[in-house]
Amino acid sequence: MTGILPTYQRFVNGVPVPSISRRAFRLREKYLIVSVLLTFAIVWLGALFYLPEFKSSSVNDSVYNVYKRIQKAGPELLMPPPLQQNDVGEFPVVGMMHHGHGVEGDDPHVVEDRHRLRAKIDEDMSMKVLERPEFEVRPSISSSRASSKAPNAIEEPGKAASKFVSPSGPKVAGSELKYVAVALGPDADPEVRHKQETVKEMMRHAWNNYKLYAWGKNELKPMSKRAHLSSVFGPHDLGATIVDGLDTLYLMGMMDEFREGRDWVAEHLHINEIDSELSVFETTIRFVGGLLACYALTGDSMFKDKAAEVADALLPAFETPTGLPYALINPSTKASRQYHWAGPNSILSEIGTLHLEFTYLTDITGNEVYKEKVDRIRQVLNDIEKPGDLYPNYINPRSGQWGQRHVSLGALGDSFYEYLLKAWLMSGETDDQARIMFDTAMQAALDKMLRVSNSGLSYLADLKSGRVFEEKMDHLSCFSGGMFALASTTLKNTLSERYMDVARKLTHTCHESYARSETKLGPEAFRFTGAVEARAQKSNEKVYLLRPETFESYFIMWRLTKDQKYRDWGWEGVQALEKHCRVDGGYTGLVNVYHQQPQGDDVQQSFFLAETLKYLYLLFSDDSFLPLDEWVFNTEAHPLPIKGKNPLYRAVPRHINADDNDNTL
Ligand code: DMJ
Repeated sequence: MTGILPTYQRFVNGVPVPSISRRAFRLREKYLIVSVLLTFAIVWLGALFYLPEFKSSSVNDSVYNVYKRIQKAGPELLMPPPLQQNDVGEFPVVGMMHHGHGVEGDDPHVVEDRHRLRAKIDEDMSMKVLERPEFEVRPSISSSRASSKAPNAIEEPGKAASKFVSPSGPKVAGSELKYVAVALGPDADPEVRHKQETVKEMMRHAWNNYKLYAWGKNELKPMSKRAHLSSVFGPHDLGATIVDGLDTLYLMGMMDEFREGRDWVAEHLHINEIDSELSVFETTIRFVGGLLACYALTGDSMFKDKAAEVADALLPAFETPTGLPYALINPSTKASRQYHWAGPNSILSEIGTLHLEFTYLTDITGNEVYKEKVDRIRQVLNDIEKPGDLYPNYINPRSGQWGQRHVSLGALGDSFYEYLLKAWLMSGETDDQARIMFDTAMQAALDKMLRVSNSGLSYLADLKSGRVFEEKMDHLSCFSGGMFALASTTLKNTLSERYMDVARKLTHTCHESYARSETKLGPEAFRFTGAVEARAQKSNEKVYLLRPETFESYFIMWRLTKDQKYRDWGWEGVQALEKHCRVDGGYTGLVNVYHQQPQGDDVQQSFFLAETLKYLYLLFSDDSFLPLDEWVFNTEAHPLPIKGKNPLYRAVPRHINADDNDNTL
């Protein structure tokens, strides 16, 4: 019987263990069941009260949250990689995209839908998932500013924050330092935070669409959703938007995008393979400047090496009797020449806007050649006789003589003056020659070029042979408000007060040129003739090319005066950009700012990402974020560190190889 009846006899390794009585076993079972049920109840109640997804009690919300997480993991989870474009920026014939037994690509609408879906996902990512910049809090390097706590920097709870961080502990090699401050501290006004996040979302929209439709090409045509092949850098795969936009991504904390751009530069930017003419000036301010800013911010030596590679490709253009460079260079053939429209002349703003980048490159590589080139330019311009203390826009690099006697703080002249001031600042205020040249020229400019309209608007007019040429100011000249304010606050001299007064007035006039248009965006040039003030007259003056200069001045003026109106004006600009320039495929310039429904020019300029969005973002940032006494902005808004004041300068002692790059102020 016992063999047939069920038994509770248990065995462990074949050895019988004493049985538990039936009665005792049931009691234990009961305890077990009760405790399991209790555990379930506690977990359920906890979930109900503490988890936000459950609290909202909507199944849809929970599903949405899961979807959001998948998005964050990357759209590649949902979508195949984007189509590759051919040489002329078009997508391949879709019928070639076979997937298993179906021919998914036969219908162009399927491809179009995929693009739309992808764009939607990207858009959702930008709206719903706000990223914070990477930050690490480790022992900081010793620097008077670095060691003092940045009031609004993000920090790990209970630890001190520093803007300059080394991942490797107290013994710090310069190449390992990186900039980690964030733009707004935890106590920031929510409205300001919202405005800054709006600008960041604009950057994401511009970048995602460039990535989707023109990746590796220079610029995007946001309306036709393809590469812009006739940009200033032509049809070649130089990735101008990537290089120009990278430091903005870094500063906005868009690290995934920054890394993909960085990797593109490392793998695909090969300037010596380019067999067409590039502008020495544009390549310097956008490529060399952009790469140097990334090097300063991150300490990643790839950026320094690429900057040197690009600058090296430009050097043959400096082989002229005076050392003043030609305008164009073919990196592959090394042939160099001038623009046809400029005759034998080089352009003042072009030859005078290399100084920051080339000097810094010498300091961080130890290679003297770059500094020698720009010192020579400086010497020629310092020594030459200047009509009325001003510098005409054209100069012949063979004879060293001026061309036409046309003087401007707008097109063809502008950033030469800007770089005199900034060379002095970036040198740690030791380049006295630059500051003297700046003050002398500005005194003359204010005496001869500053005009006041009938209604009291101040503006800077161009001169021809010493006389006012036209009662007109370029949008390009609108950077000058910021420049005069910076000059006023960095050196107290007899001109300081006048500089600040002029800075306020010019920035006001530039704002008027925006306020007086139907779109609230400013024209390329505006006139002051009779009843017409601060408005364009000719059709080619009525365009808005997504330019940054007015916003640049708002940013500098805000930092230096703390007058709320500059932030308000910047926000007006953001809203106008969103209303008129934003399209599905990015941001477009406008053909006529005076139309209620303006037509787009279908170009997303690389400087929109490098400058316009960066300055707007900085306008809504704390003063401790890229402080003006530690950084100067090159003319393309790429931040470069100030020597002696910013530990990220990373100069190498001249006798030491750049690879052993210890941090040296
Ligand atoms: C930029 O490339 C630079 O700001 C340059 O100095 C002038 N033109 C554009 C922006 O308008």
